[in-house]
Amino acid sequence: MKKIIFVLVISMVFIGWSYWKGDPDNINLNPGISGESDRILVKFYPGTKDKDEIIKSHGLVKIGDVLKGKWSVIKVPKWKKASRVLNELLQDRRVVWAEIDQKAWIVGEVVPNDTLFGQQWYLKNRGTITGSVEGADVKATYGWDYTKGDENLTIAVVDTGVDYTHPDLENKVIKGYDFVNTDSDPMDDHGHGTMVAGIAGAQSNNGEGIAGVCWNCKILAIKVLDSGGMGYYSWIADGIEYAVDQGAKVINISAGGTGPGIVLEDALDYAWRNNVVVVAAAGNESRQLLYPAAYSPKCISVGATDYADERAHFSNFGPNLDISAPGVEIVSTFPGGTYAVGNGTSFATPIVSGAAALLLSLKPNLTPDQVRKTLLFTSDDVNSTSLPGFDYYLGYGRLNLQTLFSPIHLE
Ligand SMILES: [Ca+2]
Ligand SMILES: [Ca+2]
Ligand SMILES: [Ca+2]
Repeated sequence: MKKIIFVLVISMVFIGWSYWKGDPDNINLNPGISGESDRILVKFYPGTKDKDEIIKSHGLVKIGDVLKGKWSVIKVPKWKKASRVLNELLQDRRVVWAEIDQKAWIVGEVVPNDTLFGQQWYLKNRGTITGSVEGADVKATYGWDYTKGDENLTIAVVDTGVDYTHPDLENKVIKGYDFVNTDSDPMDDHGHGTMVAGIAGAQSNNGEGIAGVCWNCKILAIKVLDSGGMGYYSWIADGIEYAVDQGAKVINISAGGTGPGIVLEDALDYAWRNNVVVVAAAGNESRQLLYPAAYSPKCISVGATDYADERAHFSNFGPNLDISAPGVEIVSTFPGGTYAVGNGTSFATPIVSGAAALLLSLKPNLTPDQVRKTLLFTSDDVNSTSLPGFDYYLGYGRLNLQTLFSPIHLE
């Protein structure tokens, strides 16, 4: 068994409560989703006369026109089923097409009231931090307008454990297993796993601390790295398998080693076969990808960007790098009820895990391959000037939670 090199936390600066200014914005523009509609649209062949009479002959009443009269709007009477009316109209040889007049909603921002949200530039960058560029972020507030996550969906944090007593995590964490000390208490004795957990799914919009990417998802705490941040591949492989068996839909691995390990590949295959998405950190040595990240596409490998949408100088690279997310000065939960700031692909990875969980909350039937491709193909090619398209340094680009949900026809 080989030792793995813990993904380096380049700097970890503790921050005090008084340091931050609260962000009292709390705007919820999401009116919810309903498929109900009492209107039908019908399109007749060009030159069709007496459209109103035809509509009447079906026992219906026209209430308006669309696209300069190419389409008619019909109100479905209360005593008729829309689907039945639709079928009747579609069978009429004068009708080109008929469909339900579906509802759309405003796509607004959802700004949480968590007191440190203003410092979470990675979710919404207002350009207020020196050197930062407004909009160099993952557009989280726009993504939350589509979904805040399914409370029955679990993200496994396979890491140093999680401080499940943290006030911004206590209601979110399911205690899994500790493969380091072989006990059922995955308490974090390092700090790294608690930060990773908070980024992916801290309790959000609760007037406390930070917002997690997936507001409602649960965190399954699995300890595979010791108090020094080291863990054997076997622990990690066991942690992955355990996460799958416990029903996690997304597994976050913010750790990696320099050598390939078939045991890790086996664990990734097990997750893949069971439709579980694995997201892994590229590493922080500014060289080739660590394992398991290098096993992409069996996992989603994640590099780091900074607050100007440029590659973080430490972020590993290569042909198997999939996507990038912010990984510099990332504020998150820390053991002892505190908060800390960290740098590294370790902290970029749970942003992508949270995004995968949001996507699966909305579209639970997507396969790991579909989740991976949707994340990759909807990302922003932020270095398109110098490296258009996929490249070894940012992968497909920087995660974008606004465009992530746009391929609505994927099921
Ligand atoms: Ca333990
Ligand atoms: Ca919070
Ligand atoms: Ca590019």
